[in-house]
Amino acid sequence: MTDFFGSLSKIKYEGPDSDNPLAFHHYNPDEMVMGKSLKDHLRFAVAYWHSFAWEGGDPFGGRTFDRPWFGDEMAKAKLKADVAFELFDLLGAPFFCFHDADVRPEGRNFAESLSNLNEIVDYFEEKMESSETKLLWGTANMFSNRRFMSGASTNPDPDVYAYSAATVKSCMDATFRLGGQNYVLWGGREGYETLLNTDLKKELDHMGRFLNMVVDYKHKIGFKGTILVEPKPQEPSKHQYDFDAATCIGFLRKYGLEGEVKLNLEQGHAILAGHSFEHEIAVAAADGMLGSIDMNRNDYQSGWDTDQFPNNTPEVALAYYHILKSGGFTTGGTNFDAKVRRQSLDPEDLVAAHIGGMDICARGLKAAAAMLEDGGLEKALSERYADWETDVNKDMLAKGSLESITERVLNEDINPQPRSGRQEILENLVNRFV
Ligand code: XUL
Ligand code: CO
Repeated sequence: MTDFFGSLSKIKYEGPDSDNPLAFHHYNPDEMVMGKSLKDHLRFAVAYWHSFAWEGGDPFGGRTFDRPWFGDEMAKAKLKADVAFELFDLLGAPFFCFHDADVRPEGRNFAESLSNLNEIVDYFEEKMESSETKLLWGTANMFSNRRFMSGASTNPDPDVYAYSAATVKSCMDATFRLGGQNYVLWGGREGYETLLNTDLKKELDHMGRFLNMVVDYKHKIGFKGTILVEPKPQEPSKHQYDFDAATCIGFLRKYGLEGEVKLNLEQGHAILAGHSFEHEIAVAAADGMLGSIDMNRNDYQSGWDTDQFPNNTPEVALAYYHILKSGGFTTGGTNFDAKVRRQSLDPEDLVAAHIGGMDICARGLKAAAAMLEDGGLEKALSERYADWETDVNKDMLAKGSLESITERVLNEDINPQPRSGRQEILENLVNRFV
């Protein structure tokens, strides 16, 4: 045991009336909702990068945190792992997620970075033998090091493409060894700053080819997890190729990857793309491509990706409503791609942030389940489209042509009468549950 968390002990569920700030008030992992425990519905994961690797910097200033594991030596990386597994244990977190760069020191060349990664994976493997926390997903950080400044698989330099392929292989191997349930690719710098120096078609083709290699390798090694791509419209690139769910789905189809790759959707990214989180979830679910979520929120006043912990129950409830409606998570889960604020220096802040996030998600999921069980929203939806269930309209949709439909409009004097969308009534219905 390290002494980082001092005397803190395992966080317990104490219910909404408890005034203990370091207890769960809404997340009771064993509570059964729609036939499944909250733990199994939500499948929470702690994100290694925000909670252990991030130093508290922002564009105007550097490190504010003073963690004993900051530094480049392997011993520090192991101390970081010790503290990480202590947090997982305190929270009873069923999962964690990591990038290679979060967990191992960067080597002088690829071989040294690979050997550092493998040493940490050995260390994780040992820890996971006695821990209840599993790996939700692993991923490669191909956006922080300057070699990736013009992209990874979309880099104009073939040597960077090669380096990226070797990096992803190493991270897939690590994920596979640790029993990861998914493998994620977020295209951090797969995009461009200016079209003046960018061959967009070539870069997209390279990205499509690269992802095909990832899928081939998954099958070759027998990795049973899901490959996920994570949409984001901009930041760090001015324009990112995996802009939003719809763009990613189009990309996956174009390169023959539908059925092989699903989406990891993030609340803050949805907002950056000008969508709501539930929009992105519904778009993915409509195509059977909903894989997993990165739960966080952005600040509504500053326009960048602030990666805060969620704290808005109505927003979260609508997201889980669409997740539950589509059948819930299979290999996916709720990863807190979220960080404490840079003034939140204390170990308690890190614990409290996760408690708050887990509580909000539990409230959201319970509200979503109650909405589904109530059935009012579903009923309103099916009523709105009910006329499509008549034979004549089913026939029109399946076999109609512009001529045959025009004939019907003329013969039957079809004269549509607008009907209310009932939005306020439906919003009021939601408000009964959140
Ligand atoms: C960046 C982001 C990443 C990915 C993993 O905005 O969301 O943390 O989730 O690379
Ligand atoms: Co993310």
